[in-house]
Amino acid sequence: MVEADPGHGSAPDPTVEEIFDAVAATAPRIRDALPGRRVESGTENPSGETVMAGDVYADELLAEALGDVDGVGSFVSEERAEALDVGGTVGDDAYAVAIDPLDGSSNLRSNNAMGTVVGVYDAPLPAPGRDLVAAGYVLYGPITTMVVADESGVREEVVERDDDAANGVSRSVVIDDLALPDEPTVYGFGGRVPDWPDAFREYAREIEGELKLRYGGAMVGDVNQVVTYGGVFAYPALVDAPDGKLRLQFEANPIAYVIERTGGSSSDGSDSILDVDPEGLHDRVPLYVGNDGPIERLEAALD
Ligand code: AHM
Ligand code: MG
Repeated sequence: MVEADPGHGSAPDPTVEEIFDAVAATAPRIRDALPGRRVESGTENPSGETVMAGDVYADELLAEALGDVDGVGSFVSEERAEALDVGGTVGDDAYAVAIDPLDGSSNLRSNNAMGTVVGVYDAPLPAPGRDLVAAGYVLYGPITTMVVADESGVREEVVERDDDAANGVSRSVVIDDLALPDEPTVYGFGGRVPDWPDAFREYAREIEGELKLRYGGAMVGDVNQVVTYGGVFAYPALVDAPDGKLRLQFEANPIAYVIERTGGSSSDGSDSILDVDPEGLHDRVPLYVGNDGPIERLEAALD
């Protein structure tokens, strides 16, 4: 294990603190770089998706910043085929950090929300979400916020450029015990309705009659709606893509970890996302997260 083990009543894990310091420090720089990077880079990522110039920039900046953190042994990104060895032995004296550098980057063209997703694992990747010691995300909305979850709970911070600060940013905690509201209010489901399996379509019809639609096409933005108002987010299994779209290591596990720490549930359709055993770094998985009630009903509907 790396130095102090995070947990209830224990001191914050200094490596985890440094990791989120490094992520926060990149946030204004990523934001500032986006206006000139709303175009395709000309390459595809390991999932076969078009990579935008903004994805490449964010990936390189985060690799450099996280590679400099003592206690980070491996940098693994949605945009890279292989893990980058940055020193130390993962699972012994170092963590593996999995990143989706610019989640929702198809929103660059339409100028809508995007995010950066972070998972801190105490095991070489691929690993199940049970090996996460912390996870979180940056949301580039009208305000830059960062949500950080570890064993002790979940907090939301505002991240601002601060030229007087050593790392160039100030972090202000706005909510230090982020908890999912008891009552679900909003929902957002990805994929085309005709591509949804019948059981999910029937479930969605029920939810549509109860909750308000909030879908922006960036998981981080859509999940943050659920974290804020309560509800359910899904990128479901599709008829022709039974594993859905989102990647287990970089997207589903960190988001499931955050949602479970806020008091909600995650599911791959039958069990917690955190219990899914990965086979490869870029495995996809159907993702369903939110309040316990809608997730229990979802699992019953897909059973
Ligand atoms: P990305 O990481 O390449 O941006 O892809 C993931 C994004 C998620 O943020 C979002 O939930 C999903 O893709 C939206 O997909 P679609 O545009 O197919 O609805
Ligand atoms: Mg993504």
